[in-house]
Amino acid sequence: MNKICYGCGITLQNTNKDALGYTPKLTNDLCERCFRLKHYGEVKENDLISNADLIKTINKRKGVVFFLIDFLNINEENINIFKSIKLPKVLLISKCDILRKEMKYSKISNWLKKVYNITSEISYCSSIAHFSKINILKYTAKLGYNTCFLMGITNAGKSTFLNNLLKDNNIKKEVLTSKEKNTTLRFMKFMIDDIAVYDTPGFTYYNMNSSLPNGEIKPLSYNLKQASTIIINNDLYLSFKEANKIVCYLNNVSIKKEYKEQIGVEIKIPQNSDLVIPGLGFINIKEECMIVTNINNYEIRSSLSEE
Ligand SMILES: Nc1nc2c(ncn2[C@@H]2O[C@H](COP(=O)(O)OP(=O)(O)OP(=O)(O)O)[C@@H](O)[C@H]2O)c(=O)[nH]1
Ligand SMILES: [Mg+2]
Repeated sequence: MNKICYGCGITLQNTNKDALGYTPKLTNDLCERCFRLKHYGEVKENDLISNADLIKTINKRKGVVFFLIDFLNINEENINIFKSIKLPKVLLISKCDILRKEMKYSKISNWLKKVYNITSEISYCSSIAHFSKINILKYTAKLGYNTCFLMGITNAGKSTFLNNLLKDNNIKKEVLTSKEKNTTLRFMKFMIDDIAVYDTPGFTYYNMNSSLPNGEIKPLSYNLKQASTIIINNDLYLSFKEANKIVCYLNNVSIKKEYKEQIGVEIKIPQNSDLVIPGLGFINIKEECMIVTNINNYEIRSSLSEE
């Protein structure tokens, strides 16, 4: 039987050094690419399955999909990927250890349903805190299936979630996890309690940041005077003509404030809205206003605090 690499899920082979899955010894558990990623943090080019092919593949299967996404990566692009899955599915907000303790899950769910028009079940987990509000094995069985898939955007924590599940069920196997994108490259099947659980490659998405949230998100509030400009990572700017109040929920960025109006395209922001910047997080803007910005790939949504 072909043996798969517990890093990427590709079948191990010892014949072609340049092809994926290569290992000098077939007794190894990891291919050379995953061995080097694990031990030296080395990132090699990946043979990625496109989002469209992943969707095609999953929509031909039977089972329940648990779609992982962390709070800072909730945006229209990623929610649309979730919506294109036709199987019974649950939106599983991962890495909940990054949420402030006072944030109520029920409030987040109501807001998500309203803002993104989500009709599926929404649940919460944190592999670091070792908790999941949903028992995916019981949920899968309750819906009458014996197969489930851990899916979601790359780096959402699918493989880490699976490792916790394997450990909790006394299965001495572990898949590779890493802070690099696209660690898992193929579907990997594990039998747990008569349920086939699949780890899967992550969906890729537009992301301006390569660093991952580390610990609780610390919101930064600013009372802005008129003609204030906020500069993120010495590059992206948002310029406000009038006084306003903003709260930044951004991941690992530098923020500077300047009193200088920028010139550029104006965008209208309704009262109490989020300006979502994919990969970085979002900025809650309290007062209706016009802003000038050089951020291209933004989204404006009504804010969670409005609920
Ligand atoms: N803060 C936090 N970090 C987590 C959690 N779960 C995973 N991570 C981190 O997120 C990164 C990605 O985790 P993986 O489990 O490899 O993510 P994945 O979804 O399998 O990623 P791909 O296989 O690349 O699609 C790693 O650095 C993990 O340590 C969590 O619950 N909280
Ligand atoms: Mg993975």
